[in-house]
Amino acid sequence: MYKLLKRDGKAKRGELHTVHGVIQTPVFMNVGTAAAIKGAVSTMDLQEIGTQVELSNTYHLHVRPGDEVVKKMGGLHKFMVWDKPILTDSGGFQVFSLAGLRKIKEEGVYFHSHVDGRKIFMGPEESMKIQSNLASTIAMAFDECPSSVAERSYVQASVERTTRWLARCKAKMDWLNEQPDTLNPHQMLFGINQGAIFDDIRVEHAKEIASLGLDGYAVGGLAVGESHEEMYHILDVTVPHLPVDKPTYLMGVGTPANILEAVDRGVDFFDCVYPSRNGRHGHVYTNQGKLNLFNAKYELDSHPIEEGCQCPACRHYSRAYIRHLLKAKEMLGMRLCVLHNLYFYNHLMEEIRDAIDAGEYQSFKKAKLDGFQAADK
Ligand code: PRF
Ligand code: ZN
Repeated sequence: MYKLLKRDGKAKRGELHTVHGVIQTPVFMNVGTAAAIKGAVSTMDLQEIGTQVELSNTYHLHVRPGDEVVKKMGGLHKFMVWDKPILTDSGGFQVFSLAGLRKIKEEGVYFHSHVDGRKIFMGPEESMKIQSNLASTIAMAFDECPSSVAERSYVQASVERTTRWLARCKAKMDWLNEQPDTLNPHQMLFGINQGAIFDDIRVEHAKEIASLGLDGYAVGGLAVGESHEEMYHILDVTVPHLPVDKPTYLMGVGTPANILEAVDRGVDFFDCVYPSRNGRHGHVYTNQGKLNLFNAKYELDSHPIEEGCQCPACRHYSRAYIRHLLKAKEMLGMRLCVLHNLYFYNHLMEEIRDAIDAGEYQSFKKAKLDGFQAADK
C-alpha cells in the first residue's frame, strides 16, 4: 500500500508499505543483478550504507543458480540474507539486451542463455512463476523494451503486445499469490509503460495500464539511447497519466542529475548500475561532480573522497590510499569506491525527501545541479 505524504510541485514524497517493511520514497534501489552487488559488497554492507531496497533479476537468477534452487533455499531474502524489500525485474529487458539470437512471439520470447547457450522460453507466465519462486517483495511485469530508434509501426505493435502480456502477468500473479505453497502470498506487481519517444503511444498506454489497479507503475524504455531532453519530455507527458496514489518507477535511471529532474516530474523509484559500475572503475560521486581517482593529482591527497561523507570509505581512508589500491588492482579499492557511490546515491535520496518535506525542492534541486557542474571527469 502506497501513501502519498506530500507533494511539492509535481515531486512526490511517499511511503510504500510492504510485507518486508516500509520504503520511504523517493528511493534509489541498489542493483544486485545476480543476488550480489558487484564490487564485493555484502548485504551487511547494504545495511550500513542506508539501502532501503535491493534489486535483482529474474533472467539471471533463472539461468543461474535457477529459481527452483532459490525457492528450495527459502526464497531470495533467506538466500542472500536480506530482510528488507527486494524488487525483481521481469527478465524482459535483459533478454533483449543480453541473450543471443531471440524470437519474439505472442506467447513470449525464445532465446539462448548468455551463460551456456541453452534454449530458453520466457513469457509473462514464466516470468511471474520465476519471480514467485524468488519471492521478491515486488515483481515487475514482463514487457518488451523497443529500441529508441525503432519505427513507429513496430513500437505501436510492440506496446499492444506488452499490454496483452500485462493482463496475463496480472492473472498469473493473482493465481500464484493464492497457491498454498507460495513463499510470498503478498507479492506486489508493477506494470510497465512503453512507447519509445512517441508521445501519443506513451499516453495511450499509460491510460490503459493505469486502470488495471496494479501496485505500482514503471516507465520503461527510457535511457536506451535517446537524449536527456527527450527523456524528460516523455516523463512530462506520461507521468501525469499514471495514478498519483501509486508509486512511479523510472527503470534504469540514472545520473544524480537525471534523478533530480525525474523526481521533479513525479517519479519516486529509481535503479541504475552507474554507482556500482563507476565505482569499480575508480569513478566516484561527490557534490562537486564525479572524480576519477586514477588521476595523478590524488597521489598525495590525504582527504577522504568527500569531506563530511559518513560512508565506510570516507570515515577511514584517504583518496591517496584508495588510488593506490585501485592502481595495484586490490579488490578493496573497488569495494571502497562502490560503497561510497551507493552511500552517495542513498544519501542523495534522503536529502531529496527532506527537501520535499520542507517544501523546498526547487531551490534544493538548483543548488545540487550547480554543485555537480564542477566535475573534473
Ligand atoms: N523494461 C524492464 N526493465 C528495464 C527497462 C525496461 O524498459 C529499462 C529501460 N531503461 C531498464 N530496465 N523490464
Ligand atoms: Zn564516502
